Amino acid sequence: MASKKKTDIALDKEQLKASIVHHLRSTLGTCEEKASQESWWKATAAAVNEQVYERLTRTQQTHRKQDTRAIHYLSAEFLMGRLTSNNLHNLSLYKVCDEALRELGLDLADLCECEADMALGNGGLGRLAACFIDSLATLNYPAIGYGLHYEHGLFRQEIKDGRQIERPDSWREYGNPWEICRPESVQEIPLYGYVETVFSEDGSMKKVWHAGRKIKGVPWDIPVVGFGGSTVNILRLWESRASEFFDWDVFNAGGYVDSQAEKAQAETISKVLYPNDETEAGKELRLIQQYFFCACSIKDIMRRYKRAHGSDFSTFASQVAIQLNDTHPTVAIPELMRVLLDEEGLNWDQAWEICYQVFAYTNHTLLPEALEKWAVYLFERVLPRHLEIIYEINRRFLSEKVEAVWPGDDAIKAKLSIIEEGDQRKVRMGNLCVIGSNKVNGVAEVHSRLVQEDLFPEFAQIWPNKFCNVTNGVTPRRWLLACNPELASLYDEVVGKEWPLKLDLLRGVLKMADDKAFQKQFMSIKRRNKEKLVKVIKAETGIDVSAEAIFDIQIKRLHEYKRQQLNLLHIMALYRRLLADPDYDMHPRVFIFGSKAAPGYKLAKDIIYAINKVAERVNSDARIKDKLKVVFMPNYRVSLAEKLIPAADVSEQISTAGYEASGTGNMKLALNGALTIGTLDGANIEIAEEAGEEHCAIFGLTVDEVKAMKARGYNPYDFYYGNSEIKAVLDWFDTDYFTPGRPGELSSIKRALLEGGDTYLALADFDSYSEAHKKLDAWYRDPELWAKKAIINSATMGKFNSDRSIQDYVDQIWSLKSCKVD
Ligand code: NTF
Repeated sequence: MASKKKTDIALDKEQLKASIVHHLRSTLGTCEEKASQESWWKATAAAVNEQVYERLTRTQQTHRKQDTRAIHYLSAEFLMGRLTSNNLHNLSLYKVCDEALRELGLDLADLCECEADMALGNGGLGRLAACFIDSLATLNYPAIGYGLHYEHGLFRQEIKDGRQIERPDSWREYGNPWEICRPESVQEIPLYGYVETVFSEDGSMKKVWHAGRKIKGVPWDIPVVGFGGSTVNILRLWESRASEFFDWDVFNAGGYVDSQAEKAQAETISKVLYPNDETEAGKELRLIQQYFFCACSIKDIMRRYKRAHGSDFSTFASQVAIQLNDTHPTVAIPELMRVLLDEEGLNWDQAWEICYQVFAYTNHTLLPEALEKWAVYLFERVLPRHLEIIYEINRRFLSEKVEAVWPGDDAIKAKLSIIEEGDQRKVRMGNLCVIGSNKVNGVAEVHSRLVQEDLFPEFAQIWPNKFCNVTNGVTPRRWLLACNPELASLYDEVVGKEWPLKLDLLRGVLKMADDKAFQKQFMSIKRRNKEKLVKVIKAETGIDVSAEAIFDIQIKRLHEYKRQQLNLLHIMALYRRLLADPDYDMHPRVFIFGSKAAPGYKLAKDIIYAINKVAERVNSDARIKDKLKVVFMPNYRVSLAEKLIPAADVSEQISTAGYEASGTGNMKLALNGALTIGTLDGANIEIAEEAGEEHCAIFGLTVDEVKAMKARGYNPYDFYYGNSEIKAVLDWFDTDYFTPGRPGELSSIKRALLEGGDTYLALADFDSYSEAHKKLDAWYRDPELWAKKAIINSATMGKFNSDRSIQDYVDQIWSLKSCKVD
């Protein structure tokens, strides 16, 4: 070992150098003369891991000794991104490592580029889970993240002739140094089969599930290093493998089954992440994925509990808290019931009392298509015992709770039932979640209000105290300290080095907002970040842009409710204005998009195509003298966000009010000094409250106005015929102006906005959006005013630290005790 003692924590540069070289030789099997960048990166990771593992072991020893309550965060997605720079920062080793590598003739930033993103999530929901486990470790809370070890994460996006092409993502094809396989904790998971009712001689009855298949769950642990490095928790991801077990008596698929097919089927479970965002994937495989990781996790939780407490379950609920990240892990509720009833022999009331106290549920969206429902017949086939348990949960709920509040009201019962009746009966996972959890939270104030008032109003009437709010947050370590090092050190100078833990301290910067010299420093950092991005844009897209221009950025999944199409309409309107009047007065602007569309979401893909086609035309039009540029950055992902966000001047947060539950990109961009152009939706409302509405460009209909307009009967043609600019822009889509020789290629966008009814009111908000842009443009042309606003935005984002979110969960839901590791 390179370090003096194995337990020696503080590493100096020489020790780190020696350790890296040591690992290059003895772990990677190569030498300085011929090592690739990739090998150097892995050797560096191995050297860092010496530090990580030491702390991991200590953390686990401390947690075991103190036997404190822990939170188990169940999530189908963890969008971790890259871990090298993050782990170095959290261990306070970044600088030392940078210097050590430099002396070895290497560049740390370059080595970090060798790492593939761990893209085991779609978007905000998965990235939130990643920020949360960072905060949990940072605040020294005993916590474990549970999820799926997808072989392929979210698809890699290529843009070909303007269209999105999906390519497989193979993040661990050549090994990933941050994960540890734990064969000693393998689990076996039953599926299919039938339930037998067994009566014993004393008259008691027992249910026995005879599984038709068993799948092996292999855990991979990713250490989660808290900032400051004292706590290292784990993220445990389950990989599916074929089990040796095969019950010929039960499996009756007609005799012979090819063992290779069996293996392939088993491994399919953790093969790919579903690339749907905000929509339900009604697939058997998806249900099995969900059950598989929940069942593995519950078994793991049980094993750990029983190791400390044996079969006395009286303290289970005080030791174990389980958070359900959206409805994807809902099946954990009937699974825990099943284990307690059928395997541990508890009676219904005992088991239910435990479950109810253990589970809590976070809702992340109001979109009805995202509320998962599974066909009853499917459930019955895959999880026959769970369906029985769900029926019983439902029977008791309807006859006890609902009957007490609405006696004899069958309509209400039908609405609140876990089972949706109809041609095809379905299990409503949202209802099961609410019924089985002691707390239900939304992710921003307005969203939490709508969860209670619009989504689950009757449930809120039955259990008024069950519903609460926890506004989302982001980790300032990744989203400022690591991604924007210059701004981070400027803040160190002004408010000291504690801000990555206490982000509220940034308010100390407010006193400098009017200071001309400070404004210059602040804006020159932004300028350098923009210049770096200019190079990335050139390398990735071939497009030349100037750092002189306003960088206006919309980065998020492609969805109609997020309204990239509104942004595009406005860009086309600007282009028209410039063509009509080459002296049209505006500061040069670069509109930058980063976005993936679900592969089956046709209109979303058409919008990507339209953005790219408009970009081609605009970017090559000499008449507008570079006043307008449009860039679509392919393959938007965490590591690209880390480059885009520090360079943004304007943050586009333009969802239809009432549709974006929170947003978290909005927080990251404002924290890095971008001004928000946004609707009063999700966390934008709280961002504007913190920064002051006068420092944001707020526009558009409010939640109540959207509802009222829809209730009156919204007609997009009113805006089409009533506004000549809107009409001209929409008609443009039907021409071949952007697709020479191929008119109509972009018409689907116009159709969705007119014939399709413009579900998300883009036309209704167009004028107010355009005015908000004019306001931004005027502000930007007053550099001191702009600098002041940018500083104020950044300095007031303290509330959006994910540490604060976690503390809110602890106070309102989890009641954990922080557990200091020596
Ligand atoms: C997303 N939900 C919301 O759309 C975002 O507004 C929010 O910031 C994140 O969750 C995190 O809370 C989803 O991705 C899903 F799947 F629930 F629709």
